Formats: sequence, structure tokens, C-alpha cells
Amino acid sequence: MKKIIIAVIMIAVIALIAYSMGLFSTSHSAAEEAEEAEMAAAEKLNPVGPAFNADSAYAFVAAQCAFGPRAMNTKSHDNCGEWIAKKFESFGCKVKNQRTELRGYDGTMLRCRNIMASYNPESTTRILLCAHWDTRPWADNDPDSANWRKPIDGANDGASGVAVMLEIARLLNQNKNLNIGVDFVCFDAEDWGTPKWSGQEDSEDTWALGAQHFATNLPAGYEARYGILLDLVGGIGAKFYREGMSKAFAPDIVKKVWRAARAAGYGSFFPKSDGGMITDDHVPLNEKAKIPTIDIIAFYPDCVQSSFGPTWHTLNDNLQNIDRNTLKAVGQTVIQTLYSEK
Ligand code: AHN
Ligand code: ZN
Repeated sequence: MKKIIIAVIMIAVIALIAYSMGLFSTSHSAAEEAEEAEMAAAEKLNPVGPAFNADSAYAFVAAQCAFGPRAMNTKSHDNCGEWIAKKFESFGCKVKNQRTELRGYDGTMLRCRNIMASYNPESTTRILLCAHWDTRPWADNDPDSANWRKPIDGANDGASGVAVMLEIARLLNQNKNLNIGVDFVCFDAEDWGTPKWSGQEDSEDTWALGAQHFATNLPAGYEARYGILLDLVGGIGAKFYREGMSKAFAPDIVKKVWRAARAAGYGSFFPKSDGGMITDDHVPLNEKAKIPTIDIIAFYPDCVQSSFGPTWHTLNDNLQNIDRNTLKAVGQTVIQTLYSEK
């Protein structure tokens, strides 16, 4: 009996060792192995540029939210705009404002302020980074219809993109080792698009009003190699699929940035598959200003509430639902892109 028990134990130990050595793993086909090798080579880590500080970016989200909702024609909006401009100035950027009145979907005149902050303003090689800084005046996608006319905090929808840009500006100023120019453009009046409760048909030209104005009234002689729009870049569980208009207008920039994500170690946030076609601030930049511009925008293929995520245009778009990991993945990817530019 003892011998049998010892034999069983020995067989179990041998099996365990064999398992741990991978001897029982399913065999891969040659094609699968070749594909894996190719993916590993393409995803070789090669981080460049300073480390993006997600806590700092998170604090920039919090600071914007502390003004209250930044809805057009409100004091909170105007105060936050002033704060954003001052912040970029404190990071050594040259700030220019573009002020105008724009007509909303219902005829309301909106006091618009686009803020352009330039790093290395003399450089003739320039990359445009952009995000909107206004917030939606109505939570018209909230699960509770009682909230549909209330303004949102816009921690993700608005503040996150500006926060990532501010953190990049802070790092460029601290390191002073990026030799190309960068223009941080904060667009106003993005989120005044036709509300769902209005009874009016949504028309895409009611969105991105500030960007439309910028694209048709560029600063004299303005040129940029390409642009990157940051939208909804702080949500929990966000993934950044290749957006349709970006692929149509700027396929090479999509490839460049998705490659940069892998080199920086954040490939898992940037699937190599397609999201939707989004009407956003990058469309007028492409169509009117002819600056090839991509949109890094969250896409949630399985979310019932919205493919922009569970908090989109709801009162839950607040600081509690911001994830530093998402800010980090996007911020480090943009830094990688900038520092890879020749
Ligand atoms: C539309 O819903 C048409 N476009 C999405 C653009 C957007 C709104 N991004 C943030 N808020
Ligand atoms: Zn929005």
C-alpha cells in the first residue's frame, strides 16, 4: 500500500514539473507563431520623452471642475477660461485668444473664447494639440429625465483633454528639450449641439462651433504638420479605437500615434480596430483648415448608455469617474508621439 501511495505522489510531482515547464501547452501553428513574433517586434518598448504625471493631470481636471460646469455664457465658464490661459502662461507658453460671438442651434448668441497656447512659438515645425474646454449645458443623455436640462461637471467631457494638454505643457517647460513647436488649442462652444429633448433634428454643424470658427479664421500664416484632438480621455475603462474621420483624413497620423502607444507601453488602451465616425472638433480642422487631424476619443463598443461611455452627457460625468490610468495612457502616448518627431 505504502509503495502505491509513494508512486502516486511521484507521478503527481512529475506531472506538476512537466506542466510548469509548459510541456502540456497546446502547440501553435507556424502561422500563429510568425504573427506573434511580428506583433512582439512591432510592439517593442522604446519609451522616449519625460514621464507624464497622472496625478498632476488629475489635479488639473479637479481644478477645472471646481469652477462648476463651464457652460457657455456663465461666470464659471469665463473664470475657468481665465484660469486655463494663465496656467499655460505659467508654463512658459505664448497665449493668444480668439474671441467671437457664435449662434447656437436655437439662435442663442454664445460668447466664445478659443485659447491658443504656444510652446516654442518661433519654430516653423509645429504640431497642433487640441481639446474643448466648454462643458455641455444639459445632461440630455442622463438615465433620469429629471436631469436632462441640468449642466454637467464635464470632468471627462471637456476637462480631461485640457488637463492632459496642461500636463504636457508643464513637462515641455520643465525639460525644454523638445525642439519642435507645439500649439495647445482649447476650443470653446463644442458641446452646444442640438439637445435630444429639443424636438429639433440634430444637425452636425451645431457642434464644434469654436473649432469651426478657428478653422475658418486661422491665425495669419498658421501652419501645422498635423493635429491631435483629445476628447473623453479620462474615463474609467476607456479604450481608444481608430476613429473613422481620422482614418479618412489622416491615416498616417493614426498609424503614427497607435504605433507610439505601443512603443510607450500603452498599446492595450489603443486597439488596432475601428470605432465609429465622430462629428468632433477635428472635422473642421481637416475639412476647412486642411490640417490633417486625428481624434483620440474613447469608444465603448459594449456600453448600452452610449458608445462614448456610461457617463457621457450625464450628471455622472464628474471627478469620481475619472481614472488616472486613462489620463496616463493618453498623455504618455502623446508625449511619445511628440518626442518621436524628426
Ligand atoms: C456628437 O455627439 C455628434 N459628437 C460627439 C462630440 C462630442 C460631444 N464630444 C464630446 N461631446
Ligand atoms: Zn460632450
